[in-house]
Amino acid sequence: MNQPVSLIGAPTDVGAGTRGSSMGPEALRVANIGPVLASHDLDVADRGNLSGPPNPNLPPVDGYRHLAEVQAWNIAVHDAVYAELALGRRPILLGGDHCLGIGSISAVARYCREQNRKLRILWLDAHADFNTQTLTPSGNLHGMPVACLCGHGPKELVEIGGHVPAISPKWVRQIGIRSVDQGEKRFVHEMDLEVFDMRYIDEMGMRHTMEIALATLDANTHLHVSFDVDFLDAEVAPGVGTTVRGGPTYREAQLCMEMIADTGRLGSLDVMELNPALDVRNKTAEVAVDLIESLFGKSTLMRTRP
Ligand code: 6HN
Ligand code: MN
Ligand code: MN
Ligand code: MN
Repeated sequence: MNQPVSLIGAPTDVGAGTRGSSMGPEALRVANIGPVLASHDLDVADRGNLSGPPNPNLPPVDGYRHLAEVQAWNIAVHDAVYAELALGRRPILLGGDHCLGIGSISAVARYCREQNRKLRILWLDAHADFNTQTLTPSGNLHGMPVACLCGHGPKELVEIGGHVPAISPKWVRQIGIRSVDQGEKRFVHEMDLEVFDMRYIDEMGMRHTMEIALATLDANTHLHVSFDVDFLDAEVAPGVGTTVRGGPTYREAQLCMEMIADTGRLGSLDVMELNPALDVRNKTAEVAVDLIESLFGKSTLMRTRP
C-alpha cells in the first residue's frame, strides 16, 4: 500500500534572484531526508542529482533571466520525474529553485493525462509565482512557474510537457500566499486561481483552509504538493532567498501536512527554494524534513481517518 518514493536532486538556482538554492538537495540529505522517510515503512531510492548548465548570473533578456538554462534544467527534471512515475514510484524533487516546478508538474500532468487520472496541485508558497514576461518585476523565472504551466510564458518552457497548457488553473490551490506583485495580482484574479492567502488562514484557520483545499478529491485523483520552503514563517525557516514574514507557524504547517497525509492521495512532491547559504546550522532543512515526515504519514498517535 505504501507506494515507494524516489529522491531526485536538482542542484540549481538559475531561476532565482539570490544564489544558493543549488545547495538545497545536499542540505536535505544532510538533514536525513532519506533515512527519515525509510523509517516510516517506505521504500526510498535516492537517484542522486541531475546535472545541467551552471548559473551564468546575467541580467534579464526580453523579460527573462537565464531562459536557456532554465529550459535545460526543466527538461532534465521533466524526464526524471516522468521516469519515476512510469515505474509506479512517487517522485520527490529536491530543489533547486521553484522554476523547476515547470518540469516536475508538467511530467505529473502528462502522466495523469495518459493514465486518465485527475490532478490536484497544492502550491504551498509565500508567493503566487504567477508572473509573466511583461508583469515580472525581476525577470526571475522562479516567479513564473504557475503561469508557465497554465500556458502563459515562453514556448521554451510552456511546451516542455508536450501538451499546452500543461495544466488548468482549476486544478491548483495556493496556500500561504502573502506576497504578490501588482500586475501579478490582477492576472491571478483574471485567471481565477484559487488562493488561500494568509488573511484567509488567519480568519478561517488552517484546519478549515485545508478542508476546503482538499475537498472533492476522489480515488482517481493524483495529489501533487509543490512545497516552497518560504511558505513557512521566516522565523521558522530563515534558509530561503525570499523570506516574507507572517507565514504559517511550525504547528500550522504540521497540521497542513498531516491533513494532506490523511487523504492518502499524495502522489508526488517538490521541496523547493531551500537555501543553505542563508540558513542557520541547517535548521530550515531540518524543519522541512520534519514536515515532509508528517506529509508521508508520521503522526503523534495512531489516528483513524476523519
Ligand atoms: N519563489 N514575485 C517575485 C518575483 O520576482 O517574481 C518573487 C518570486 C519568488 C519566487 O519564491 O519561488
Ligand atoms: Mn516563494
Ligand atoms: Mn515559489
Ligand atoms: Mn525529526
